[in-house]
Amino acid sequence: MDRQWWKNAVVYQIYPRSFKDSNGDGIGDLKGITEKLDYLQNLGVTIIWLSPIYKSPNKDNGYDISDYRDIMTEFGTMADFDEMLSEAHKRGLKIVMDLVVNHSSDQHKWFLESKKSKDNPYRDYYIWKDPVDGHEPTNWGAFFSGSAWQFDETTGQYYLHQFVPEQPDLNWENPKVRDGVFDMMNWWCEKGIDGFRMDVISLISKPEVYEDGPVRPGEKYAFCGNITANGPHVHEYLKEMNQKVLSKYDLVTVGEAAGVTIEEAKKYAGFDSKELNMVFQFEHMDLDSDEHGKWTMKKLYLPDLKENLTKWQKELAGVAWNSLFWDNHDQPRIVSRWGNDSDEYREISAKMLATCLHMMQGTPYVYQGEELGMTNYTFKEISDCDDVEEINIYKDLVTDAKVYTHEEMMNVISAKGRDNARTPMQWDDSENGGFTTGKPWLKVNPNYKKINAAAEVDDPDSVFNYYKKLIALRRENDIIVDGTYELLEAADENLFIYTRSLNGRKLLVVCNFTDKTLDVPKSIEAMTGGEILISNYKEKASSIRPYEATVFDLKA
Ligand code: ISL
Ligand code: CA
Repeated sequence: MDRQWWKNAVVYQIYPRSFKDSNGDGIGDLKGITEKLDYLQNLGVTIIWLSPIYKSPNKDNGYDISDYRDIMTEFGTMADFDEMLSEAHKRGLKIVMDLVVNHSSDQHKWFLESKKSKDNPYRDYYIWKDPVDGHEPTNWGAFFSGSAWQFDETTGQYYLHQFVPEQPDLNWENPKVRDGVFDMMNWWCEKGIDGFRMDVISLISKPEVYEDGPVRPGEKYAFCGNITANGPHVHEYLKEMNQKVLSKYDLVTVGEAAGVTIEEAKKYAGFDSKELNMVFQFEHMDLDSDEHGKWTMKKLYLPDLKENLTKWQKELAGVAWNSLFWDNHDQPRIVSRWGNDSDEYREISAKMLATCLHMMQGTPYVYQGEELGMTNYTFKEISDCDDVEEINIYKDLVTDAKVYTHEEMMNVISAKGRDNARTPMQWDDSENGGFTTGKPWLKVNPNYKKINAAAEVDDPDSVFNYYKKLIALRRENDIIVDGTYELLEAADENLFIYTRSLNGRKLLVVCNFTDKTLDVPKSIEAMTGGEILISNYKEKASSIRPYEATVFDLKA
């Protein structure tokens, strides 16, 4: 069967700032990544997605790029990059770059020119509007708090920024912007990179008309992401990108698509749509959001998760390709979020969550440290945090609106904040978890003495070695890649049970999301006699144990 190479691959995401520091300045870097390629090869992943490594003033940790063809000073040099790329390729590891082109940094030369005057040749590279009645052109609110418009004294106009003011949105309607981006992408492809993860690509095409959006009760702004997602020309732009860049190389592409629906996903990632290979959808990441968006302590209701993931499994089957993820650099640690990070259940529940995701159809993404069962961090003071989203939301909800007390807000940040993903990778039990010999830019989780790579690589029962098995199973079993998905026991509040079927063979995946011992549902009793493909418990049992995940292999 002629199948694209990324369909049975597993991607590993590196957040370079927090992965491995090679020179003691407390910041992870490219040489640090090169040092750890053997570790990744051992894990069995074959694709590495690097969060941005380009020149950046770091207002949003590299997601604000001031030069797309240069390397962030703290991360090293282009020579370090070339070495990393060639060492990766030697080991059969592909490198996917983060492409952040909805916006640039306000220090990018295009923007520095653009703000000089209304008739500057780069003026239309960004989105400038006149004030309306002395105010912002619309009531749009940015992702990380406040208005999405920033006034600029020099020319008396506002520019659009969906993220922080130092991240001005590029104007994709301008063909020169598109060509500038495509040239830059071709330049990286010629260097031999293997793909792109496209940051908020669903937001690049703005509405035809700039007008106020609906404001939720108690809020000041209309959230811009709801207004700009899947805009009128986004598919046109991506088809042009495909024609001018992507189709010329053998790449894997994944678009980050906040606000994407199934219908839209089929356009972005349809097998025949000549746009991207897959998208990241975020519906499942919102199931524990509520009144204050993600800044809410809401318990996950398992049937919601099952319904959502099942919808994506079934609706994209045969027409488009899913990405599968629990974690990334914007999400809290999954074992703390939907598993159980107590001493008793951390490892077993991390393995259960991994099984539940990795047996589905799509390309799984493992976020650095997830393969160790790394946990959330307890942030006591906002001064312990680095993330601009956390710092701004603290001001909004504690200082200004007084919705939360300090303690309540720090609890929510410790449960949901992006810095949970960004604490340094835990390599061994030496000081700072072996991440750096200097002072780490963000505190290391004190549990590194127990949870670290060195200990896990050598332990056959570790979370690491369980991920390694899952990754190998996908490579070796077509049924995991191509099998038909079916959910069972949809209403069950504790168990996530599904099957995958191909050519008469069937896998039954049974995952217990609770710390209770449960009875085997009648409907699957007959199937649980089968051979076991993988399980997080050693012995067979007649009931389903706490956080058990077992995959039964019912051969044809
Ligand atoms: O993290 C989020 C909410 O907490 C998301 O809404 C996130 O902001 C959104 O998915 C866009 O994320 C991407 O673009 C941002 C950057 O800060 C994120 O790190 C990146 O993944 C702006 O470039
Ligand atoms: Ca460093």
